[in-house]
Amino acid sequence: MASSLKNLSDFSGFEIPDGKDMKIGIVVAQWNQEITGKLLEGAKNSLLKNNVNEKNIKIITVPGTFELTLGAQTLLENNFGFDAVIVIGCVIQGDTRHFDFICDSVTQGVTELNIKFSKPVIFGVLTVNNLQQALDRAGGNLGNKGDEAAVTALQMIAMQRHCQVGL
Ligand code: DLZ
Repeated sequence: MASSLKNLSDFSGFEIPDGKDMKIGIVVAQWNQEITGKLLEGAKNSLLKNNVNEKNIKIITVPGTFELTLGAQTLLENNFGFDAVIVIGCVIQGDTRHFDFICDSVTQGVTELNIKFSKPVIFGVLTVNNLQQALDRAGGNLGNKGDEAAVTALQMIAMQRHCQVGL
């Protein structure tokens, strides 16, 4: 389903796992900060709302979406005990091919980190054609991609824990 048909903050119809003993890192890009700030706010509020302890949420910043992969890797490789890492960014299509290179790089990088660390690294990155599309998905009429990323993190941690105790 295209995101234009879905509200990113609507989780009706499924259960959201309790986050009370979960530890989550968030890496947020400074580029398009008016959008990434709102995504971060959405993600953090959703984690708190689902009982993640504030002291178990660690936030670091990087310059742009291109740097999100290394930011996430840095959190994961230092054995801080994160159950998941959320990366937050916003890439807006411009006149050059920069958009494609950044989107390809972060998508590939995040996918590889999921496999390398066997930990959920959640893709909270908006890849949009214009500022209005970003605003719509950063707390606007299509919800907040940060909420969706936070709930996805809780679901993936719960999935891994469920498998660890046996199916
Ligand atoms: C350079 C650049 C451009 C043109 N656009 C964006 C963008 O829309 N969103 C974003 O998060 N970052 C952008 N960047 C910055 C790159 O991600 C990166 O920080 C720089 O290329 C330096 O490596």
